[in-house]
Amino acid sequence: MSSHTTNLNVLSWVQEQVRLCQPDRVVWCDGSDQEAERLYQQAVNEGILLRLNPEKHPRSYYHRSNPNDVARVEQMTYICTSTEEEAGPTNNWCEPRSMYRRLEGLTRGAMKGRTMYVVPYLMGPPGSPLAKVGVELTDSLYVVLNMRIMTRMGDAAWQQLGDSDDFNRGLHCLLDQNPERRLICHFPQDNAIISVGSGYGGNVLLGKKCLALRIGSYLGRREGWLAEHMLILGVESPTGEKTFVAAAFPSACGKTNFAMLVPPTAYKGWKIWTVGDDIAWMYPGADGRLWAINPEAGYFGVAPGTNGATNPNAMATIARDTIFTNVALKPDGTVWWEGHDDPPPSECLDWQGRPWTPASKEKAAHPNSRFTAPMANNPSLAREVNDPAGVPISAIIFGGRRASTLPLVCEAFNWVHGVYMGATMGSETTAAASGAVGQVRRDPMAMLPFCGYNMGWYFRHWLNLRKKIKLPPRIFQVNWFRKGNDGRFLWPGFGENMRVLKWVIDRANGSVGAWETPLGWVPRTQDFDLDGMENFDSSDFENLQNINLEEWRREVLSQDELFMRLYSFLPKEMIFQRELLVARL
Ligand code: GTP
Ligand code: SPV
Ligand code: MN
Repeated sequence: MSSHTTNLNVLSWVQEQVRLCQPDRVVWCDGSDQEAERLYQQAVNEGILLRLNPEKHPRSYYHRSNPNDVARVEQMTYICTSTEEEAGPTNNWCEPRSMYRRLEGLTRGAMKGRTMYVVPYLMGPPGSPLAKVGVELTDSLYVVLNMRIMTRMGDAAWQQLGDSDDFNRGLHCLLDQNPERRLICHFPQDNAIISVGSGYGGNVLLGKKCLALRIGSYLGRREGWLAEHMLILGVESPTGEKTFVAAAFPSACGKTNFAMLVPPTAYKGWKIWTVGDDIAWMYPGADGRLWAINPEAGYFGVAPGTNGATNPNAMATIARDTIFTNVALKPDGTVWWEGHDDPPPSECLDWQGRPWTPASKEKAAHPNSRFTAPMANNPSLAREVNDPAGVPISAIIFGGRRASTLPLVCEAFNWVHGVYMGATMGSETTAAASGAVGQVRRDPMAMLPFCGYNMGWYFRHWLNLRKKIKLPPRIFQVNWFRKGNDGRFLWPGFGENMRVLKWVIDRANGSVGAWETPLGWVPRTQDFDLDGMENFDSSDFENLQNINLEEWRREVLSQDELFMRLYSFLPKEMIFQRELLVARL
């Protein structure tokens, strides 16, 4: 099959990898509809995908991953830089040469009897100075079809690349999906990724977490920009003014939902536009503002909890052209998950293909089950999403999943304090990564699993960037997940988060008051719009904003744990901010 490129750097690298992996066939993908149709059919024939009910889910498919392979594996994820210091204390590190050797042993002959797909892809709008080209070689049709949704795949990539050598070299081999032989390795100095032994999401869709965040953050430090685990949204007021906001929440903590928010009925004329739901690349613009693009072209979203009330835009987005992974399958060829609009089916197959009924003890869908859907399907897709320059960011929000201690919303006093807020963020672990769920861990800027270099240097990079931004975005902290003594969420969340967003953009535009607390600026009750809320009044709001000094003393101590790990790399500004916070408390 024709390669669609004459780029000799690409051709010779692919040839080399073919010699190593020894596939029976090499297929160069072009990302076209005809190709997709052929590959979907082939995936169905091979049992990799199941075609869903074409009337209820047009052009949509169902996939079950290996039950041992349902989330990112952080303990098997490596940053391979020549010195351990570059990777820093929060990453697994390995010296590149020895890791290359180990991977060569695993990948030699790994595609015998199989097909190698060559997937060219572009991260970012065509023509954007920030856009990056990658080529992923994979023996997984599931990966090819997901990459086609998640990235701009095909000619757009070759065009952006021209005859340059500046592309990410990605190799993915399924192997036997044995967790013991699973490795996700990054070689930032070579702009290369090798992922073996997994077939799931962030481990294998190499444009996403591997390139757009780990390699991206490394390049961003070198080149003067930021690669962040952030959604980007635009708030349009009834008079048509647009304010853009970026927000970092850890995995499975609400980015997709926030990015697609539908304002409550009381917000007549207000509209939220989605620019991105997971990743932002941000750079200081010539006009002194911070600008952001979404490098992706689709959503790899958490299925459980998604329904017409929590996220109607997501429901519309996944009504067609979608791949569902590890959800439950109903007898009529439709899908279901916990928190779906439809009631639990009287019978279905669970995410492992086992018969399931409402009496079953286990969940029908895996808690980290996902949909892969093109952003073009999103009714709230921002027009600016294809703009090569991106959008100007007026506010940055850091959020975590915290049952206690953290108020609903709070604004940093200034940039350095905001960086400290982001750096000390804590959140309960979720099913998006393998391991225990529900334990509070420090997850600086929601980047703990995704920062491709030394976390202390990353804080320094954030502080340094301030000098290049004349009009810096204001920085905020939010927590949708505070609970009462009865274990229930104190805040209704979802569309009601508009109320928080409104205060945030009013602050960014300088049109609303605030109240100084030890943590930062918070809305006075009269500044926070509760109009039209049912069963929620100003005393509930004050409860949600309550700062408990005892809890905050514990919080500062638990922040110290991360600071101790990073100590010799930590910017002194972070220590000063800690001292100031302690003094205020
Ligand atoms: P990743 O794709 O893993 O990066 O996750 P994400 O940050 O995009 O999270 P997502 O929006 O998919 O939400 C994860 C889970 O949190 C889903 O089950 C949502 O229903 C739930 N969730 C999202 N927003 C809210 C909220 O405001 N309140 C509550 N209580 N739950 C929420
Ligand atoms: C996350 O875990 O933050 C995700 C899903 O967005 S994955 O692509 O698997 O990383
Ligand atoms: Mn994510």
